[in-house]
Amino acid sequence: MSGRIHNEGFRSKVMSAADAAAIVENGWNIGFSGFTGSGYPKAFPVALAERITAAHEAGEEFKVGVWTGASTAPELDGALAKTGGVANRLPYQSDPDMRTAINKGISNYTDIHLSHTGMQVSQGFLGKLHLAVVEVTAITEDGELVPSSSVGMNRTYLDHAEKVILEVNEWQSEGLYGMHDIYYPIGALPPNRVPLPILAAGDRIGQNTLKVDPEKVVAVIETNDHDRNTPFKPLDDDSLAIAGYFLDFLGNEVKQGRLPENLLPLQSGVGNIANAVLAGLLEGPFENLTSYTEVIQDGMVDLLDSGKLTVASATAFSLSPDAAKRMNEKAADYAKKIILRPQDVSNHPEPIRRMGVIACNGMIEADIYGNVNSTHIMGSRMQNGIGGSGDFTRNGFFSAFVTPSTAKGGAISAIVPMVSHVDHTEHDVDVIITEQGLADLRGLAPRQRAEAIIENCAHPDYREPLREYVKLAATKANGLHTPHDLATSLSWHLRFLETGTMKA
Ligand code: 0RQ
Repeated sequence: MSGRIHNEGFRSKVMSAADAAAIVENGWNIGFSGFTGSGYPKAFPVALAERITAAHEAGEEFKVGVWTGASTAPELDGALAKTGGVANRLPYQSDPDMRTAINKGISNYTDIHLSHTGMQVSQGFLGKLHLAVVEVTAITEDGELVPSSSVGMNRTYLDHAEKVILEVNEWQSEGLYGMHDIYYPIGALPPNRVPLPILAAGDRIGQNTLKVDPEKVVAVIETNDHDRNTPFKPLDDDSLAIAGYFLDFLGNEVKQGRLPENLLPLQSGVGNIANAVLAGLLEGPFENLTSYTEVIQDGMVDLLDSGKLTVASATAFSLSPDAAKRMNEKAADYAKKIILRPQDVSNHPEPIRRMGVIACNGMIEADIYGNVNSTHIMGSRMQNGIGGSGDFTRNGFFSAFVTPSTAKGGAISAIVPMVSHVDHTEHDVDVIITEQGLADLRGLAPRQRAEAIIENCAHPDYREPLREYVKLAATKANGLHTPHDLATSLSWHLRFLETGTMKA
């Protein structure tokens, strides 16, 4: 045994992943740990996939509900999706096989704001949670759980599930002890809610460990396996240009007296552009930065190392193999500057609004009036999900959305007359940035927003057609408030579907 299980009662429940998977029954909902490819169970989902496949081969019906914190990894989402045995999935995913299962209608997908997930599980309309499967770093002598590289939904799933399976992963550093901040009162539903007492990103308000009712624990599995840890792509010109515009904008906000010199707590989405912004901050003039976000990626660890960032609060890591190695070697040191919280705290509207978090997220497309689509390709095909983007966008001090101005080699404009799906409305979107430039939409009326977005953000190939659309719409709508020509507003998407390009 690994020596990570310090409680005799839990030691006696150690078994193989296959034996643990045999406990599961058709129709169960399972709450898995895991958020942006970290802290997910590594062995149980693969064993469960084998069990489901065997049942299908024997002609038996076998489907389960897969609930997580956010995205996981091929060993969880991928393995289970490939069986065709996922009845429903929530609240976020980004796996190619799961995406296919969702888009083919094999798996129902409920795409939920990450801060709302705990509340929805507690309300009970999602159905019974039969099992929680949670990865931990260690089990203490008194039977409490030291979380691993993500916290996500673990507190809620451990509390609500009828049965619990724990995976104790020796790969996770024991130095993680002390990094987590688990706040229990957040689980209360109205009218028993209390204020969330976070006044600054570095505030610790809870305890280091997760609690579990030992009576519910039916199996403990020992593993020794790394998180997903995908390397970041080298920064490309578009990402660097977008990061440059954003950093200039922040500098100007400081100059205008609207932001303090050390800015306000930063939230950054995952992906290349977000990483480029963080890399830009490393070179930039800002000191004593703080971050209140959901995911800590490489750029943020570099900022902590440089001393420019003093504290980072999140719910999970999303690191490259190199950064994960650094984190594992020095987790106890990083625990002084990093706090991992449950996602209903990391993404909670109250501290985000109170502290004035600066939100910056990726998008698929925006329309000329500032509505943003983060989730659906051509209005129908689910890409990933809304994730935490809505939590931060709606409640932040201001919200920025970033994307290259075109996709698919220029065949698609990311700035369109009307978005084919809306995740963030014009009322919540303050700044749009592409490699072409930045549109500051604050205080602008719809026609002014259209001009700012077309002239600053659209690709030159699409600027004139967008101007023509605005002219046409203004005529058709007889100068109404938000001019649209409904007959042609989605014609760009239709043209792409029919001809492979949005270009006329
Ligand atoms: O397609 O996979 O076939 O190549 O969409 O696009 O450029 O790789 O985009 O990785 O920056 O993700 C919005 C999806 C952007 C992400 C989104 C096609 C493009 C490609 C992916 P291929 P890229 P990115 C914090 C906050 C919601 C969750 C969120 C996201 C594929 O940012 O999931 O913000 N956001 N969470 O070719 C048609 C367009 C397109 C397009 C791109 N306009 N039309 N296709 N694509 N633009 C994190 C968490 O919450 C965990």
